[in-house]
Amino acid sequence: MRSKISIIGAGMTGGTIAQRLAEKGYADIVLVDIIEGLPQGKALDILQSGPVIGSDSSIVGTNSYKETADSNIVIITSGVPRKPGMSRDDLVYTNMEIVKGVTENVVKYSPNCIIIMLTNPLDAMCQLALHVSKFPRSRVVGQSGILDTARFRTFLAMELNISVEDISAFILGGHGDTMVAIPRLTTVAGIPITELLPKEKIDRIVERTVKGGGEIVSLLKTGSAYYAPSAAVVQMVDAIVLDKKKILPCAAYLDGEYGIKGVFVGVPVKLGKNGIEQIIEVKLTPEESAALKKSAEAVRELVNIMKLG
Ligand code: 2OP
Repeated sequence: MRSKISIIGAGMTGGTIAQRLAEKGYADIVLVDIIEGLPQGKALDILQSGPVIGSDSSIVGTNSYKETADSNIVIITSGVPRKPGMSRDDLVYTNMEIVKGVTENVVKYSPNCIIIMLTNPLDAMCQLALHVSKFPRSRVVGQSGILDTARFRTFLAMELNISVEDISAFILGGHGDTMVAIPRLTTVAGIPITELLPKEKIDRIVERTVKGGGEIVSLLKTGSAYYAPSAAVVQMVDAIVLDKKKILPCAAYLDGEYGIKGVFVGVPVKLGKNGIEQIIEVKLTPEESAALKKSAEAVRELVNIMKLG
């Protein structure tokens, strides 16, 4: 039996996730949006690609949550993207209202689902979804680390003129300016990049990675990235649907791990059919640990703004 996956928000990100998942063929998909006609039109268009790509996935577009009932996974993309010059944090007031209402509906119809959050500011929105859903922390996970590490891997591969596949990158922390790249644990076919590139070059690549989302926002002028974010989500969905128990960098609620308590930040986790099955704790240097804690405090400040009580 195919899994059931609902995607809330049929904008560029939601639509592209729907397309990528339909191409996988292992799930039936429900695409929800408040704009009448938008999810219906995109769903029908994707459905009609089925005979060509060989996918029997059903895909339904709707303005109601009823059709999402009993989803195994719900992916939340709803909310506004930033405009050039804005930080992700600037979106908190607008998107918290949207994500709150969305989560209530998700829980009402799919009380046993796993929520994958994409809306920014990512870590704060994860915390809001956890609070509203009252789900165990294993069933609320944020997409951010895969995207950030993918950007890092892309830039490193460009610099070294090697395959992106050979690079295993390591980025921790919140999905924002305080994210923490760990070059010491970033490797090319097992070789730390610190042995392959001078520090100044690595620093420049880290800087571009940290500002990677903003670079795309500035280029697009309206909207933010969606190709790489949707690819990242699909890797998470693969891990859950196929119970791969894959180690991926994701936003997870920490309860003392890494010396951080009560807040979402990006860390390596084991993703499988139960959602987050383990938080992987990596031994960090005192400097790396301090940078991660600083990033967690930046997320906490934003969470405090939401007054979740
Ligand atoms: C990004 O970094 C949209 O947050 C997303 O591009």
